[in-house]
Amino acid sequence: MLYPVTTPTRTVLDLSGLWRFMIEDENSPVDVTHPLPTHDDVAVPASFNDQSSQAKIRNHVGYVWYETTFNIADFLRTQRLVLRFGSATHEAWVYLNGQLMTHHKGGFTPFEVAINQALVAGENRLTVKLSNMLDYTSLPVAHYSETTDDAGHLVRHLDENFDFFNYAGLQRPVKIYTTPQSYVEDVAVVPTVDLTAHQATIQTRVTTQGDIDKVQVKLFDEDQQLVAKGSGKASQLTLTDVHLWQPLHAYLYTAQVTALRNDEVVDQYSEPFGVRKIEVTNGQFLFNGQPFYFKGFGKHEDTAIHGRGLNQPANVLDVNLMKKMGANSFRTSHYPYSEEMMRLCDRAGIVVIDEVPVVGLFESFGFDLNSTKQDQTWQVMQTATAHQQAIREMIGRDKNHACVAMWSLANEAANFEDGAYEYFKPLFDLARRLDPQQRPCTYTSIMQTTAKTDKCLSLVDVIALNRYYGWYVQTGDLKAAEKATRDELALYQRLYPNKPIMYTEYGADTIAGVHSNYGEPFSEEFQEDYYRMASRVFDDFENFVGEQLWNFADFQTKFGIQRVQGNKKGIFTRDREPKMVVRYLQRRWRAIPSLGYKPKKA
Ligand code: GCB
Repeated sequence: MLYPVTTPTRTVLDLSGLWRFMIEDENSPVDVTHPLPTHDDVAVPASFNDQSSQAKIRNHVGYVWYETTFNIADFLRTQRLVLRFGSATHEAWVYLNGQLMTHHKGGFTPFEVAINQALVAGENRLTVKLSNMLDYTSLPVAHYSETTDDAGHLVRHLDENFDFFNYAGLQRPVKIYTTPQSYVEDVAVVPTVDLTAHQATIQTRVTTQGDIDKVQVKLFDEDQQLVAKGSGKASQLTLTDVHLWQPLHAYLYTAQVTALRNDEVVDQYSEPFGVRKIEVTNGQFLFNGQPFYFKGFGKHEDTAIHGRGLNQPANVLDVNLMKKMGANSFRTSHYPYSEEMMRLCDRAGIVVIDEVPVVGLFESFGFDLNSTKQDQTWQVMQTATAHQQAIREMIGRDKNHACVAMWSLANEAANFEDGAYEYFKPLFDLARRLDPQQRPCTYTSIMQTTAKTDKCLSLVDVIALNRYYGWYVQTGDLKAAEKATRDELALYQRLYPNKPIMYTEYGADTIAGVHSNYGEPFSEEFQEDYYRMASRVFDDFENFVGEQLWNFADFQTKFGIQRVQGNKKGIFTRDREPKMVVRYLQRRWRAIPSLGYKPKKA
């Protein structure tokens, strides 16, 4: 799905701003043919939760309503007008002037609907009903139950089977964009690089709708100079003296696609793309032919007041902090991030592992790693349909991003239980079929899944481990943790000599400002000792291709006795002040080159 941009044939209207808002009282049904009976305001885009002064609203489980009004200039009404949500979390019903226009489930990917038929003259009323409910059929996964109160009214309960606050609402921009009645529907760009010839072929596949008899493709470099042109819905163009998109050294070309009828321009769309080669081979992750070492983070879209809402200044600051530290990458744990963040990473040269919102696919997920409860995850969870849709929508949206180097198809699923392989095999096949750039695929594995018990490792290109030795196990004992870390990596490397291995999570809760002469857990000293220990081990393993720690910043979670106003494993606080360990990591990462750190194996 294309990101909405203004071109000579298109324009974009942004519906960001103040909308009306209310939580639904399920005993008084909402009549969508009338304006919502509320005078409360909410800012869009943002989560609704932390904008409220009332716990009842912040913690509401069920339906919420948003409403705004807009006008469309007369001169635009001859155009195809498309209403587009960057996301709506987690399920949305969209009404225009009281008429149901579309429904979408899945809270982290865009959807859109053409609205010309439902527009009225003058002011138009856009109403959105949202559900923030999750269960065993949705992604993420939550335990859902219902009771009744003293008056016999339904009370909904949601227990997140994951470690982040269930922020919801219209968290990303809502826009109306125009296209001509015949238009460019989608563009896929696939670069194939010949590294020795400094040359690349750029395949573009264009789909159109309506009366289009010709498609032209022009490629421009960063100086807006035309560097190649051709025609056809499937074209193959050659770039000579090609500028590669390298980690932390981005270079973006633009593919300008023009749809014509009788040689007249009908529609035009411009898509940025990078030229780079990604391969996983012989236990290495190669970027443009050289071994790449991931240095970076698991993150969240999480900031004060905005919640999970798009916060562009925070995104820019986060990327700047990463670059300052010498980090080169992050994972979109645990859902696809905003399109704005992906475009920023394209420009900044930040390498992204793009993850679907598949989290909680482990029936008794919790912090007790010694639990011996026998789960039936793959019988209980009914998420396969949602999972396919999530993969389709993530790859459909992000397929052209230069920054995306790998897909993560799940976080910490119960891959050691019977049924895991049968569940995941078709999903990996689907992702590989859908991605025109054929990127590597992985999932991140929870500690309970070991080298010997993981049933799905044959599916992954890279082994991605979330590990908490020294924190959830061997708590505070870094000597024992070091041994456990070392033993486990040695085993993986022995059993899977041809697969690169990386850490996609490791960390320790650390309260900013807490210090300890004895390096006790929760102190800033412990956090630094913990990361020093892990780094020592990583450097000893040839197939170890990256360290993405948990987490970039402290973040909000559901309440629990292990969480004090959220998860404190950030190396930055929630408002992006550094903890002590940042200096150590900065020194380490600046000394580690992105390319060629682990030498090519013979
Ligand atoms: C994990 C999860 C992540 C949690 C983290 C923790 O394994 O993937 O969502 O926040 O551990 O801090 O416990």
